[in-house]
Amino acid sequence: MSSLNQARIINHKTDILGPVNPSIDIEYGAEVALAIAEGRPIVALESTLITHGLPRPVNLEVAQRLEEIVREAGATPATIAIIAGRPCAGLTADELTFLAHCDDVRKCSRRDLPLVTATQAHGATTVAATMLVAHAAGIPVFATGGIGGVHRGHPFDVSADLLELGRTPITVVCAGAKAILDIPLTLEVLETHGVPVIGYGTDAFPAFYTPSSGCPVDMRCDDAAAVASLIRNRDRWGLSAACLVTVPVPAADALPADVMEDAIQAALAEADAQQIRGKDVTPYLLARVSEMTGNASRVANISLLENNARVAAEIASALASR
Ligand code: PSU
Ligand code: MN
Repeated sequence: MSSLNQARIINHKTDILGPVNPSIDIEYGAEVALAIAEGRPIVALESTLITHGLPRPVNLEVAQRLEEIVREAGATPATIAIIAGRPCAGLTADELTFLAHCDDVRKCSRRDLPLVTATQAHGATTVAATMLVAHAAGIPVFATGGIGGVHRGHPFDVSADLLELGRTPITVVCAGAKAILDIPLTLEVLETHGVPVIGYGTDAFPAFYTPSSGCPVDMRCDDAAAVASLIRNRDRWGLSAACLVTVPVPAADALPADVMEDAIQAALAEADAQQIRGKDVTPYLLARVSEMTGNASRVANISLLENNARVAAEIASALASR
């Protein structure tokens, strides 16, 4: 692995806790291990948005800022990634910097996890893989920007995020799904897989850059306590699905829907013309839409990520204080 001293990474870790899933050997960051031992709230954060979702150098700044916001809101951040084949819950500052600069990090969904651990490779976890690792690590709340979904014009391109949401019982806080996706079909797949979709202070499923997709959510919750109650009821039923908490982008930073739509149409046409396939589709569309809409989309993206990290910390706190 590049210039980073691998031995130093291992020394930064502590393994005082056994993982919840004993067959996965999770490396906890020191701060995360302590928070788990003391029963304090933790928020998991994903890493694909750092390596494949945001351009440099904004990616590292945002990753650091999200951790800071979680701490300011009274919880402990646990950024999830695979470093040299090791599933990590909580990265050191050096590891986060390394990940943000490294060109050799595989975008990892569920199916990629054994591939990177078998080859001691680096992996950035998508929503699906972050859920899986966070759950194995005993971390019940996870914040991100947007989930993957069903692709527009390609209804067989269904993100593994949706299936993972149906089988891993944690809580994912996001700003809905980007309108590069077919949002009505995405909601149909979530329904099929038994995933309750909650609107946080809204009745409408948010569309990432814009506060509303026009599609209804299953239930509205206006505060963290209401979400915590719903999560406890999910657990009481023994259901295996995640709770999906969708939070609209703060109004001041939202983008006009028509501006977004023009960029999305253009990006979709390009992706089709260039025959972009598989795991490359989403990063390609994200990059092109972001280039075409410039600073405004970047501001909205960062604003909603920060907002989601704060809401997730509040939900984690409400869950921990019972
Ligand atoms: N949507 C975004 N930003 C992102 C992603 C989605 O607005 O960074 C990333 C997330 O990590 C998500 C993944 O889990 O893309 C979905 O990829 P795919 O569609 O290939 O499943
Ligand atoms: Mn796909």
